[in-house]
Amino acid sequence: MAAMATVAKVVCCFVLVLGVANGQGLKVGFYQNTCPNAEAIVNDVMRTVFKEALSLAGPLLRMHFHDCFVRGCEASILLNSSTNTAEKDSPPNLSLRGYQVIDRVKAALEKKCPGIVSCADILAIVARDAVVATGGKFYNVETGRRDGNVSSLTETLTNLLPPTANITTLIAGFNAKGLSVKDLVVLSGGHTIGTSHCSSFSNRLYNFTGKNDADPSMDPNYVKVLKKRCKINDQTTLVEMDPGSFKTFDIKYFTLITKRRALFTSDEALLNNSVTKAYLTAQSKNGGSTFGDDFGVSMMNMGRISVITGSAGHIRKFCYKNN
Ligand code: HEM
Ligand SMILES: *[C@@H]1O[C@H](CO)[C@@H](O)[C@H](O)[C@H]1NC(C)=O
Ligand SMILES: *[C@@H]1O[C@H](CO)[C@@H](O)[C@H](O)[C@H]1NC(C)=O
Ligand SMILES: *[C@@H]1O[C@H](CO)[C@@H](O)[C@H](O)[C@H]1NC(C)=O
Ligand SMILES: *[C@@H]1O[C@H](CO)[C@@H](O)[C@H](O)[C@H]1NC(C)=O
Ligand SMILES: *[C@@H]1O[C@H](CO)[C@@H](O)[C@H](O)[C@H]1NC(C)=O
Ligand SMILES: CC(=O)N[C@H]1CO[C@H](CO)[C@@H](O)[C@@H]1O
Repeated sequence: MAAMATVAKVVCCFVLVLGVANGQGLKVGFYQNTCPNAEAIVNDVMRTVFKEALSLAGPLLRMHFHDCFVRGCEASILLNSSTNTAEKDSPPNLSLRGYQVIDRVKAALEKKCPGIVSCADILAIVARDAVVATGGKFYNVETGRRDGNVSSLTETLTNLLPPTANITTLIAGFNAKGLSVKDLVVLSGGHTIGTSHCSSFSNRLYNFTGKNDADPSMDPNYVKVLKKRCKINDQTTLVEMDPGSFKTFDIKYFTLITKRRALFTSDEALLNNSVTKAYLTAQSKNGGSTFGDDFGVSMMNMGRISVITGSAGHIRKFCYKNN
């Protein structure tokens, strides 16, 4: 009997430890009793926002990703700097837009359910709504995250992967967050919507190896097209990542990668691993038969990264500052 109890205890605690690393405390419908309309309130605001500006879908999806990769999904990305040292003010934030949208959603929630819904959960729900607004498949979002109260610029530099990353670095970076090689390729499909600044890939157009050359692995015709849009040292021009359908959540970006027309080395690098290559080749051939469902699963995995749950952390009243 005693031995059984010990085994049970060991099993229990082993599961518990695994659970913490995998987002224990999160569940679909966390606010069912405390704020039953929480998701509907978010959806309402977002429907209005996307009607006015569907181009915010990209930045808002990316915002959840950047939040989760730095300190976990705890809304640190939203905190304003007091002395310009918050995540918001780091170079990779260059294209993050839509902070005011989050403030609008938060204000609507505070009116109906004061102090209940975390900013971290708002980011996760808004990211899903961005996918759906652009024609992607609906997926359930787990909620129950609580907000952190620390935001550090320097942490973005070590946790966010650069667009120049090779496949080894990408896999290691995702692995460090508990995400698989499949999650990497599936989530990279998020690049099917949105835009990029020329500066995020112009190293591939100009002087790639120091001989005033372009990246030889990029389709030379595409290099020509991009050079017309992006002059040397252009810091402001935006380019559609999936030209012609940058507001449509489809699998065309995977097809572009297979044609060597991806903007980033980090996207093209997905051809350099058998698992990622097989996935994007298959999806682009079969019209993305499982991409919609896969994306929902991988977003759930990403949304579990180092979450704060239970009575730890905070529920911010304003997403841009601590209470
Ligand atoms: C795998 C590593 C990744 C790298 C290296 C990367 C890099 C980048 C870069 C450099 C940009 C362009 C930023 C700019 O210059 O404006 C970008 C845009 C974007 N990324 Fe990623 N990304 C990665 C993964 C992801 C993931 C996991 C998601 C979401 C699931 C995502 C969603 C987006 C979206 C939607 C945009 C467009 C943003 C807009 O329209 O402003 N990315 N990414
Ligand atoms: C915080 O940042 C947001 C944009 O992210 C800005 O609109 C707002 O004015 C800032 N608020 C304060 C109190 O600094
Ligand atoms: C990948 O990039 C890392 C970091 O820049 C580098 O150390 C490594 O040698 C690269 N690996 C390959 C296979 O190119
Ligand atoms: C190209 O790169 C080389 C080697 O880094 C450098 O010496 C040269 O000045 C660069 N050319 C331009 C036009 O930036
Ligand atoms: C893919 O691997 C090849 C061979 O190792 C290498 O030359 C190329 O730079 C890699 N491409 C990317 C985008 O990492
Ligand atoms: C953050 O919250 C913790 C309690 O969860 C508190 O001990 C700490 O002082 C807070 N830090 C800041 C910067 O507000
Ligand atoms: C929206 C936002 O906060 N953007 C900031 C990003 O970081 C740069 C500095 O790298 C700031 O100048 C921006 O204000």
